[in-house]
Amino acid sequence: MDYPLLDQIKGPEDVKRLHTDEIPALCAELRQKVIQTVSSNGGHLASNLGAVELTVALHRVFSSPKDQIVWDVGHQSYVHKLLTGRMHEFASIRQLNGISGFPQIGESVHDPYGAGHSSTSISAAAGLAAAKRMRGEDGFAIAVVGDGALTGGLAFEGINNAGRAPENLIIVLNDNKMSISKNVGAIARYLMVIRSKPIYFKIKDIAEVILAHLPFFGKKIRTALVLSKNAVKNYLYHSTIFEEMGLIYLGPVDGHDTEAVERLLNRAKKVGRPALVHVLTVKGKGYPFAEQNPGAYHGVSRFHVETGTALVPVSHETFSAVFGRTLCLAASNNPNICAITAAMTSGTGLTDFSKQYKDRFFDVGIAEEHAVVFSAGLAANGMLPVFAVYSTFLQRAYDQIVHDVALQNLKVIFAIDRAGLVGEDGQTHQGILDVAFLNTIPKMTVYSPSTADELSNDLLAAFYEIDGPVAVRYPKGTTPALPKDYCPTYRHYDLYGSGQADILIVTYGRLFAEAVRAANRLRAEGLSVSVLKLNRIKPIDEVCFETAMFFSQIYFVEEGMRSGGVGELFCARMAERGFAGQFTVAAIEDRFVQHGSVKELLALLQLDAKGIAERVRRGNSKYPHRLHAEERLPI
Ligand SMILES: Cc1ncc(C[n+]2csc(CCOP(=O)(O)OP(=O)(O)O)c2C)c(N)n1
Repeated sequence: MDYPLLDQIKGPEDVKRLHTDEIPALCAELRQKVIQTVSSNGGHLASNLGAVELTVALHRVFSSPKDQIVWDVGHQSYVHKLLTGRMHEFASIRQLNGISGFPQIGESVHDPYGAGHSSTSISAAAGLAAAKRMRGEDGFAIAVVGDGALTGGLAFEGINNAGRAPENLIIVLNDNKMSISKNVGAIARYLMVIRSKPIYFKIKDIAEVILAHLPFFGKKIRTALVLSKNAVKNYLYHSTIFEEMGLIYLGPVDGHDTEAVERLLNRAKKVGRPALVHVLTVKGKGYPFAEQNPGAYHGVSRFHVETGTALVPVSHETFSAVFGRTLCLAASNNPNICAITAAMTSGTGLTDFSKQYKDRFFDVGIAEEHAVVFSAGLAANGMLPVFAVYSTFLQRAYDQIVHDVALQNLKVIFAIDRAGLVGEDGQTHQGILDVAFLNTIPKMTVYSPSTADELSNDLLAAFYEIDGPVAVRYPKGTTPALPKDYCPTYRHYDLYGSGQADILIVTYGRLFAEAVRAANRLRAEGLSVSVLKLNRIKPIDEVCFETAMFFSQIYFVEEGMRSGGVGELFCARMAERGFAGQFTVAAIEDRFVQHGSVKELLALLQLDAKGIAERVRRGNSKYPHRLHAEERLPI
């Protein structure tokens, strides 16, 4: 594929140098490059295609890195990466040791602020803008925020303070009417109203321009209007919620008309107050499959460009699908069961539920804190709410789980999807903290099933056997292959192998399959190894500790943070019981985990079958009862 214009772009200065007539061709090349790369690497497609002209306009009007662009969520920053000197690394996006699929401080001077989670850009840009002022530095801080991200509470906290930010703060609202699926809530409806009145805003805009150009009187009239309380003022000023909050509102403008966007951005630079520029875009623009079905092409795995179909179709039912199916079944027998999502209907497997039980389904927008407290309210009045959420996005609702749910012992069920490593989305998205933070919360019961059947079983136990809050956490993807001689009991734990062996590997969740493979390899080498699989990881059944006491060496393997994880806890409990053998915890040490496939990352962390077997061998070779220093946990 040829990219004659894009190949010349070494940085934002080269984008500025292009003649206006060349911009459509540059945009076409950018689209082509994004489609081609995402089709082979997977990634975020529709949002990037919708932001092509906007990104080009931003780089023509502003001067990065002096002007700092903050991408909300950051999933739509691919075009920005292509225009800021990362064209030649772009083929490595989201791959192990390649560039990230999100902006990352450290990856480029053109990424002044990192992201992955939603609704942070306005606060971050306000901070950057204020710091520039205090340090006497030139330049703007520009938050580019989607209408979906604007549904998050943090975005409002940002806007609430943005009106008194310095004039070098600009918010660009990239409004495509879509979150991942259709945007929801009052703000989405409000933006519809603004969009439906282009003539009104045109007249307002013309009046503003005339006033600004009238020498002396113009300014006076404008000030008088702003200060007055009459109807004319309401017509011309403070006519949008953004103006009421102290921002200058500019727009709406067609976000695919680069020249028009450039004009408006240039005005925003000159207004002398924090401004919000409202840009209307089409998610998936330029790739018909994505334009027609932007939700399905928001985040994609590898696909055929010609047909739009996935290159590797999913062979088995995913954990998310099993969750959704089980929930529908349970809801058919229990009218109290409700499902709540924070803008992740499809990702969490709730599409069927949302259609079958419309009145019991709540998409609350990207509002995880609200989702938890709303669920608590439902539970307090007798409903049985299930909040389906990705592990990583639940992090921001920690206080709500503590203060609103657990403390009041309310029965909210957390269906925690994407628990453990998620792979290519990288460090902002790995679900490696939930076990450690849930472990700190009294009254919380936590299940971590290893198979889809176990997930269904755990959900039913959560509905009918447990008092108080329950979390059921499960990984991305499908049930891993397990050996034929494994017979699940669907209890709180399973022992694979004999209770008389020397070595015990203890684990839970997805790693059970890896541990079993490791055990079988080691058995073939003459070691005597069994695997204890925990299903309920909080509280751990006392029988598990009793069982473990019979072994001389215990290896706890965990796909989550070591600090605060189950392994440390298990180890401490064994110490209290006087366990005199050797105990090793293998988990994620004090670090974040970069992007790469789950398989690669598990190997890197030595948590795959090979790595687990290797750890056991190390513990058994030269120094049979000594462990590698950094692996040993004193008990
Ligand atoms: C806290 C949080 N919850 C959920 C997500 C998952 N997510 C990623 S992008 C997105 C939709 C964002 O919509 P919008 O801001 O309008 O951007 P668009 O993709 O439409 O350009 C969601 C829900 C997230 N990144 N962060």
